[in-house]
Amino acid sequence: MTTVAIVVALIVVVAVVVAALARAKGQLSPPSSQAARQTSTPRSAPPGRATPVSTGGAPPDQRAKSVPRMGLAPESLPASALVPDEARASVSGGARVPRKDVANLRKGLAVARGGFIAKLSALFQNAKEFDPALLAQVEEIMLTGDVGPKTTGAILTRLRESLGRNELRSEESVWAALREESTRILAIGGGGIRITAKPTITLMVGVNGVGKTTTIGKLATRYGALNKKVILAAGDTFRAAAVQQLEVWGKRVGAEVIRGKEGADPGAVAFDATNRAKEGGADLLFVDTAGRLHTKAPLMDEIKKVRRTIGKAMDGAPHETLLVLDGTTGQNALQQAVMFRDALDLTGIVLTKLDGTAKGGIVLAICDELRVPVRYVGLGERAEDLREFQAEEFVEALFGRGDEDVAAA
Ligand SMILES: Nc1nc2c(ncn2[C@@H]2O[C@H](COP(=O)(O)OP(=O)(O)O)[C@@H](O)[C@H]2O)c(=O)[nH]1
Ligand SMILES: [Mg+2]
Repeated sequence: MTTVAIVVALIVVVAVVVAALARAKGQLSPPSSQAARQTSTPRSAPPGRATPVSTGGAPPDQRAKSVPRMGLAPESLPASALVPDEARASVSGGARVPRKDVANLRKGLAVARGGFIAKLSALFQNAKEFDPALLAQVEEIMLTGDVGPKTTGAILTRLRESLGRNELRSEESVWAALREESTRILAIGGGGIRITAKPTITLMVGVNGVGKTTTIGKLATRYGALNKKVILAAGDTFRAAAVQQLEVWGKRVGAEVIRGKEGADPGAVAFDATNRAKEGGADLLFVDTAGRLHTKAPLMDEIKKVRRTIGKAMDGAPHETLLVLDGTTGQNALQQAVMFRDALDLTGIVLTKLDGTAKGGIVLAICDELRVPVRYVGLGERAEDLREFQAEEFVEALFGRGDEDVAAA
């Protein structure tokens, strides 16, 4: 009897202890995962450096799912790509930016992040104090990063105001102020070609070698994949090689290429192509043109004439006139843009070769000084290396801090 009582008592005690332990574990788990998230996102993680792979506390099954969907080997994934979709949207300046897009764009901007942004990062990390002397150094780095004197001056004025209000007390607050200012400057438009007519005609202009023909090829690929009927006009009649280059893209994409004889009047080619696009029921026509020096008046007159000729063949055309600028040419690109803007009604800018510059600040200077929106950025030579420009996403990718943004979301 006594033995039975002892056994029953023991069973009761064990049951109570097990239940208490289970309860305690349940209560403890949320704070511990929160702690894991905090430790994986140190306050000072620099944007220009490799950040430790953090899962933001995501359960293993969610992590595993995100890998095959990206179609990449796990080791080649950026840290932020290992975070579940719902955590990838971060709030920045009010708009939600999909994390996957930011991660891809960030890869394309790796050189700029390793250059001008990494310099800012090192400066903030080593700063003892956030004071006017530090802001003077920020100013210097921004100037070397192609942000340009006028735009740098405007950004620095805001930063000094914030410093005066004692709002720049940490590295995080300086980044936040820089991001806010940059977003404000870049948010003057953007986004891809607006298909407002059939055919929607885009005239591509710019100096030699900036990437006009390549950008047309990339755009034709993109719209072809969307089942749009695309026609290309080989308006660069100066060089046979230029026509061939466009024909290679045309063949690859399955787009008809309208060409004239070598040395033909580019206006005549554009006129014929516009009529062909109208008759053939094309959705989009891209008109390639010869590279021209913005300083040569006859060449600028010629491109104005091409534009007028397209308008004669179709009312309201061209619907888009995009100036292509090489992002690696810095302030020179800005000068080209001023001249082209004054000669033509530009609807936007395509900023190419941003994959090859350690600067990248030129995009801020263009939007601030020209007030012409950047519509696309080129991040490589392949068809898929063209991105529609969105201010929020760009700022996140350039200045963003990867894991920290995710943790804050
Ligand atoms: N890295 C990189 N190269 C580019 C980009 N866009 C164009 N290119 C290259 O720049 C060179 C000149 O391009 P092209 O389209 O012929 O220039 P165009 O004279 O303005 O028509 C080519 O070798 C292109 O592959 C880009 O976004 N990134
Ligand atoms: Mg060309």
